[in-house]
Amino acid sequence: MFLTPNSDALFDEARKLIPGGVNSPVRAFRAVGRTPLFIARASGSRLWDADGHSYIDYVGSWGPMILGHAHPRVIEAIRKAATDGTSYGAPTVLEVRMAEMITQMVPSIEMVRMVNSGTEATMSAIRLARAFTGREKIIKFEGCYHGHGDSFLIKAGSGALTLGVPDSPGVPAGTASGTLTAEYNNPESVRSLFASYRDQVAAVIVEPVVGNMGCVPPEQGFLQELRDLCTEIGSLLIFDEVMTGFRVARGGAQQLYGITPDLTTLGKIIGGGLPVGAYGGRKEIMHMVAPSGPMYQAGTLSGNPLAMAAGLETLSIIKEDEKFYSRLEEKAARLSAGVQRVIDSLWLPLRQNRVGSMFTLFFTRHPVRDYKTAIVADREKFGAFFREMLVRGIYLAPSQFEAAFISMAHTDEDIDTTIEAVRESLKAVM
Ligand code: KE4
Repeated sequence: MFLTPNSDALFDEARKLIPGGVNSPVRAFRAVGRTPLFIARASGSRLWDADGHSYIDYVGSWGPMILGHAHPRVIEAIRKAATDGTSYGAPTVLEVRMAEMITQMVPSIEMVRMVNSGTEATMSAIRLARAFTGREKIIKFEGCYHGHGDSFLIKAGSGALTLGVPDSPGVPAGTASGTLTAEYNNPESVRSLFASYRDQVAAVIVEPVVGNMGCVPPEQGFLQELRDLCTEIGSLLIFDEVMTGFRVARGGAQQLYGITPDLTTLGKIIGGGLPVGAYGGRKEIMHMVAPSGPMYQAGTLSGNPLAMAAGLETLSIIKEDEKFYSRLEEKAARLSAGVQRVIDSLWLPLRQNRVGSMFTLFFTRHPVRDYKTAIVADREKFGAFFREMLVRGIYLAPSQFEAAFISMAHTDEDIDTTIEAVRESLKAVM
């Protein structure tokens, strides 16, 4: 019997004081039919919950933990920074070094501003696009998630989709009317919006590989089409690489697919697990940002020294290892091939989508290429599968509409154990 009395008791306490008992909705496990586990500690590829159960972790804090948890060099960097104080509200050398690192590793980013979350990064990027172009509309894609800024909670993915509130209450009609939605992997849906709103469109913002309706890769030519349309119309192309940045390639999805956006948003991995976001792009655009220009954006803890230290060490470890992404690919490919062998041997109607070390197992027989084909996946079956895997010591993302992540800390033994757990769990639920 899989009992979690300490997590259950903590959840009862939490629900009295925190909305839904969690500080971010998707953590509540509502989509997978059980109460959440409270995590006590993590190391490498593993988590331990408040009841002492251990799990092989495929959430990795929703992307940041690409090195695995509590990497010794990252922990030492944070410890050292902390002994010099935790925040000054003044510029530090660490911020300069982080800006150097990001602009070197992502060449389209000539200048960058640090913020404290992916949401702040995307909110700031669209404000900048509106300021730079003098236009007001933005185009996003159904099922994509760009954080909880008002302009983005329109047919949003991730937790909004999971909880069935892709159009959140509380967003003023005026704001919502500024957001146009197109269909991912459907260039015609973008062309028709441009035809109707031509010189009103400030920017197109896209997850170049979607993680927030589950993992959905861009089809051949889709991103190039967005690039060409934005260039033709004078709108800015914003790649939201909060999840894909330094995840799918050293230079992110823009390097993997060879597309140069005008602005890029980052988060997750660049903070090494501490709160960080960033937005950046061409100098002529970034010069609009206060205090060099009139577009205002600020933050008490932006460029926080501990977060910079953790992020810098994480990116340094990646940068030093020229085989980092090929080794990560070997791990992800081993897992994916093993899962496919299970699916094929059991003749199951399931689909895997994967780009590098981010992936999703969809409970549907059809290819998943956009919101419409993602949304029909069987959530009940996914929930049952999630619970079976949990009992077998595997911690997946608690929603069909999220990506899972493998880290450099996952061993072949972790992967083979996971494949066996997939086989047993699928046999139990299908
Ligand atoms: P944050 O504000 O959560 O740091 O970043 C927002 C964001 C922006 N853009 C993309 C592509 C993202 O994936 C995210 C956040 N991702 C979700 C997981 N799919 C965060 C998990 C959560 O909300 O708790």
